[in-house]
Amino acid sequence: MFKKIAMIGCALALATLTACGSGDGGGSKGSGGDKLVMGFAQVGAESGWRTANTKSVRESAKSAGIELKFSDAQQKQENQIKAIRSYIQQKVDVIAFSPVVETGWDAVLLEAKRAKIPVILTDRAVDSSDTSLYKTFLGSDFVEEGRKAGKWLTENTDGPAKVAEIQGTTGAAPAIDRQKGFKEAIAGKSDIRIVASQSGDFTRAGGKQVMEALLKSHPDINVVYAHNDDMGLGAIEAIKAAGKKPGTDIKIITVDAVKAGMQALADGEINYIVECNPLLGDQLMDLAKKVVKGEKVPERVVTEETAFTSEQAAKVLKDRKY
Ligand code: GZL
Repeated sequence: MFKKIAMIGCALALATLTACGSGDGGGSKGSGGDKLVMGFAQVGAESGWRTANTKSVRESAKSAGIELKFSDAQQKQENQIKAIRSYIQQKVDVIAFSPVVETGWDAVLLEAKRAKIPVILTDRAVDSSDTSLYKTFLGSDFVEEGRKAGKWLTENTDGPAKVAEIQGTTGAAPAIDRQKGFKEAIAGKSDIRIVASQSGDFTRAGGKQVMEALLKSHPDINVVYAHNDDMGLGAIEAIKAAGKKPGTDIKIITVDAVKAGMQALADGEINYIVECNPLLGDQLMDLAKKVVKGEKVPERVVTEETAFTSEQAAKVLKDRKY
């Protein structure tokens, strides 16, 4: 849409011998031109984190004066690819998305590049050798999150730790990297062993299902490392149903720090939570305005985040934004 107007504008401008915007896809949008249009392909609505992330994107687009076209892929890659293709056909000014898994994006991102529509990765990364397919990746360092989780366990375990790892979505960057970081942190600690590892797909129901099975196959589990709060909360349900005390009989470490997880942490049912900040909306909109204007942006923008013990959660719970 905008490009057609820009072409007419350029033709008119050329007729009056004045130059128009740079032809490298950097239009006048976002710098006093008419409304910038963003196509956003969201992963789904699988967790409290995702709900908070979607809210942040929608609210930030509104306050930035950016028209947001939004799609929920229900955690299916083919739906995200379809959404990106439709944004290309609609000639949006910029595409942003959180890739549900790391691989399988090169073809559709090449289509966006050929259509001169800049792409921003937000939350999760893609595993592609061609970094020209996107302008920047805004999101957490998931390996560091895994390291923080593992480090806490090495400093807070008395006796052998038999860990059940409840992984996020198979093939997703946070699942791959949170496992990588955790394993790095516990490497060389002979009394800490991951005895079972299974995906709960980042959902509460998935976490409960996996924990029910693992409690049967590995009754000696005394630690759970869940890649997000929702799966940790599901595991708590299964642990209680098995007559055990979460946080005491079985230590629980999770990632995200959404309200429900922080409440369980304050209540002592979770022992440690590594924060993963979902409030990426404002930074995303700033980056979008810059890339549409053709301005240089950092290849990687890492979000700031911390971690909480039970005592710390009790103190901050009332002030948490998500
Ligand atoms: C992490 C994000 C993950 C969260 C989960 O940035 O991609 O996906 O940790 C969410 O809660 O489902």
